[in-house]
Amino acid sequence: KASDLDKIKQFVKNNSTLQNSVYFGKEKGKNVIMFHLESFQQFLIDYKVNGVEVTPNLNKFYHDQNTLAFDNFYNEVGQGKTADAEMMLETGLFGTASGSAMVNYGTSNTYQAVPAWLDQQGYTTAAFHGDVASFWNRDNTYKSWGYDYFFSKPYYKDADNASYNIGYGMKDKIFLQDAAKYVEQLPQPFYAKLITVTNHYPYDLDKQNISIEKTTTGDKTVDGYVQTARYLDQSFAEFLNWMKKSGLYDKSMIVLYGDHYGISENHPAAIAKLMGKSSVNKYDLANWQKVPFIVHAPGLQGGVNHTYGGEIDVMPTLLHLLGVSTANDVQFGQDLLATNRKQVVPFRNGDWVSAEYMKYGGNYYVTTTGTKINPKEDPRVKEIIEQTQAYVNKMLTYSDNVQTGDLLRFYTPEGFKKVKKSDYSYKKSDG
Ligand code: GP9
Ligand code: MN
Repeated sequence: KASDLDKIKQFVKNNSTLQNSVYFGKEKGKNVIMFHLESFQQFLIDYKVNGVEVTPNLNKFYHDQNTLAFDNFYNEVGQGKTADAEMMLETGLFGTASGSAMVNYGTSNTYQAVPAWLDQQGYTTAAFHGDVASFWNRDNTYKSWGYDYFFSKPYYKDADNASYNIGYGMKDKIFLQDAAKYVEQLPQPFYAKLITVTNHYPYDLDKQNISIEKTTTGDKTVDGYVQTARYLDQSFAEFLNWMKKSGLYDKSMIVLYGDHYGISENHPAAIAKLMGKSSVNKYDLANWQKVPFIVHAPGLQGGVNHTYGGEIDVMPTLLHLLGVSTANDVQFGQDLLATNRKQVVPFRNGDWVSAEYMKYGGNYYVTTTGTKINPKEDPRVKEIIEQTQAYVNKMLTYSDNVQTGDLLRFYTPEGFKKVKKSDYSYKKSDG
């Protein structure tokens, strides 16, 4: 019912942060290019195999003076994996406790998503993906989010060439070359999301695209990861060069994010080898959930920011950079650039990381040191941990209430024009 929203709105309001005057509105009117780095983990940044950087181009971009990067940024996905990442980034709502919210609710629910907000700022919005439109129910969900365009596989001239495909769709380099032809035609300012796929388990790559040795953990499902990550790095570099040549680089805010882990926790021995350790514990595995979140724009005050946050926090961060207030939104993130944020990162299963402590796999640790703690031994610690857990549980439950009850149909924030799904069609017409 509509009244179910009242306490949720109050919770969201209590969570709202102060604007950071250095960054709020700093990128107003810029094009936004969201670059989805499939299965890309933070540890890959500056990582070397036998003395060789795996991702030299991303590393350079990461350290650029106009790049703002977050090195305590976690993926917060559940079973929806990619779909959950997209859901959080575009709507500020978590994926659901089980299944994929994009699949189960994306068609019918009402959302107030980033594309719709930006549409009202005069943006053209488009998503790009080199596979079938129906994967993760993107074709329906994107209508609910208000995407003007969705360029899926049939739109790309090279899509039918078998040798141009591998794994989950078109090879990233080819996909991005073809996508660029559409990106350059979008009326500006635009918001474009490019979903890469090649760096996805099982990390298959054709010989000609292999340019770095495999790792030697001995775990066959793990050792190819750096090869497809390297390919993704090169794909990004090619696209970046094109952006520079086309002039878009100077007029755009480029955002990169890793959607979730590439190497699952079911490979602790291999993870230990990659980290140069004899073994890994739950603390290491929590850190393993870090993914990159990187924002670049000409003139942006860059640096590596150590705030604790995650995918749920992206929507307010980006909208605020673009000068769009989220004060009236029902969303669960906190601007990563706000100085009074809570720095609590909920995982989908109820575990969490905060700037002070973390709970992971039933264990508690001091976040910065990895010291294992028993909350029962210290009443002060126990209280903080209980409060944090209550906050995390509430946030996940409220988000689930919004998703499963389609509660946003009862609420239209001030200044928001409702999305009419029937306004959109992504079918490729002939000719
Ligand atoms: C498929 C791609 C992969 O389109 O996004 O999804 P994932 O398996 O990573 O959730
Ligand atoms: Mn994914």
